[in-house]
Amino acid sequence: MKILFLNGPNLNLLGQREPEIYGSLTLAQIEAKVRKHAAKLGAEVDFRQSNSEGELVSWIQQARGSFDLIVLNAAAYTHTSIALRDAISAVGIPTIEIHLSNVYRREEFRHRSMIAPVCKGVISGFGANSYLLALEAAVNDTRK
Ligand code: CA2
Repeated sequence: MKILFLNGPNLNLLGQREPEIYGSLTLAQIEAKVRKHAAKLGAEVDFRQSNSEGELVSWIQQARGSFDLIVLNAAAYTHTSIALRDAISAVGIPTIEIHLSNVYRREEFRHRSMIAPVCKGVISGFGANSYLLALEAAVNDTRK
């Protein structure tokens, strides 16, 4: 099984600021955890980050035929991006929305997700473990 992990804007700053909200791990350290766990589960992983909405859209489009599932932390684009939502709908690849923080404990504007209605499910609030939980969900869901 091939899983594409996509990370949106500012997640390249993880580990440097706001550790009380996002934890102290860098994105590279989260990626290492994901890769280790994926190896145990027999899953193949690609892990990317972009600050550009267009690049994320292009990666989702290009995933068709190459990946079985997308795990997407769209960061702030979660709350704004009709383009990401349309891309997820268009490619038809099951997508899991994830967040490090529990967005429902935070500002009102983070309570709305543009992409959740076209996603298989949402995992929010478990820090770096949100990534590992999504991996578990991805593998278990497709084994059914
Ligand atoms: O909790 C999450 O994973 C979020 O997707 C993170 C986004 C935020 O806009 C979403 O509402 C929830 C923000 C990512 C910014 O990452 C930073 C990392 C370190 C320092 C500052 C920002």
